[in-house]
Amino acid sequence: MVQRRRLLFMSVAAIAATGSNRIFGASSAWADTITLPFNNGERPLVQYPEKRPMIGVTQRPPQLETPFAIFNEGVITPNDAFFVRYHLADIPLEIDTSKFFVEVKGKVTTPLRLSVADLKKLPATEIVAVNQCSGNSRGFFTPRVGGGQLGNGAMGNARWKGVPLRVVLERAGVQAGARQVVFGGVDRPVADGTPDYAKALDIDHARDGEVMLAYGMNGQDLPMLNGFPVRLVVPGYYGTYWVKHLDEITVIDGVHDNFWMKTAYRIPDNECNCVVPGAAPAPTIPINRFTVRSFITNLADGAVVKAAADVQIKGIAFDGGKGIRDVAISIDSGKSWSPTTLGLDIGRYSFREWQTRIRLPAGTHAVKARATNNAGDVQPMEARWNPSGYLRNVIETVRVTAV
Ligand SMILES: Nc1nc2c(c(=O)[nH]1)N[C@H]1C(S)=C(S)[C@@H](COP(=O)(O)O)O[C@H]1N2
Ligand SMILES: [Mo]
Repeated sequence: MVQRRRLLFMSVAAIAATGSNRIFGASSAWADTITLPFNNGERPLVQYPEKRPMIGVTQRPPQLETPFAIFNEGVITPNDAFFVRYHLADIPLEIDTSKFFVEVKGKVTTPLRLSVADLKKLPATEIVAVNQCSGNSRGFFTPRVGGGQLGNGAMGNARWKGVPLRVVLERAGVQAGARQVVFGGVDRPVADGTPDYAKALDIDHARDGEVMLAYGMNGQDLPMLNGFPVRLVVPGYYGTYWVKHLDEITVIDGVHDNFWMKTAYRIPDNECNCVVPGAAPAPTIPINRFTVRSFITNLADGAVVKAAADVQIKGIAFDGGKGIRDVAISIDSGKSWSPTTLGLDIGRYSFREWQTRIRLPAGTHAVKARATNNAGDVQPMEARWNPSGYLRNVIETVRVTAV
């Protein structure tokens, strides 16, 4: 069956005609805004096809953040609330799957041209995995750094369905001497000199059986803005590798050195992947697995709770694939920590829910949550810094007032 998915952008005139107050592209008329807790944090709430109102980061290309309250509603992030990140302005607005193919080429014995129907005939697997942008939470960096000034909503957790990349590479027959696999999507730059978006994984990683060509997300097709009809899913790795609208897979015998691998998306090559604020790191390596993080989701900063009564605190934690060992909370600036109860384990790449109850005397309190993963990696008390604003995982603090 031929499947079409289409993004219809309403023109400002059309919106004016319908009287909608969620005007996309008319900044003077934002009816709904959200203010992220850092300087210049005011953002419009914008409406896109297949999405509920989302925090608008940029318009061209569209970049959308998930309103943080969504993360309190369940361990899976709904498709219509899942964040959107693009680099290039020429994004597909419509894809006719009868004309869409994933090409597998380069250092392979049998180049392939696979339709979505071909992919769906191969053995499917499913995995629950977090996708998080490298720059998630960048807006909190001090000193500030350039790039999208994101709050904590450039992440999401979904159940992905698709074909292991290993299966596809086996069919194509990887030649001896292969070192990396390069992934490209159908989006294109609009300005001369902007490099096309492509990312590479080492051949062993590409063949680990977990990296997936996903066509399903939470039991449905991928939303257009999240990579319809096929995207790469790289469990535990930052979103930059999760190439959307994936139509080119190229096995190479070298190390891919385009702008997106060699210049962008790199982190300091040291133990903490950090440098003294303001310093330039040398040397660097490509960004890779998520740092361990946790968030309180049911209480926003400034919340008012009942004093001397049980108060529920709950949230989520995740890391780059070791899995969460424990989450603890502190109300005394980290001097002492009390354990929380972890929720159901639905896979080591998923958000892990946690919850506990505390009693607070009247007054204002700083509640901190701290996750440790199964490798013993723990969130730091002080934020680490790198010039690109990546990897943020400082212990988060929510101030609540008990009355
Ligand atoms: N084709 C394509 N794929 C892409 C990108 C892009 O610009 N083009 N951006 C990447 C980055 S940096 C991120 S964080 C994720 C975001 O995935 P999402 O938009 O589905 O949330 O997509 C990745 N895949
Ligand atoms: Mo990203």
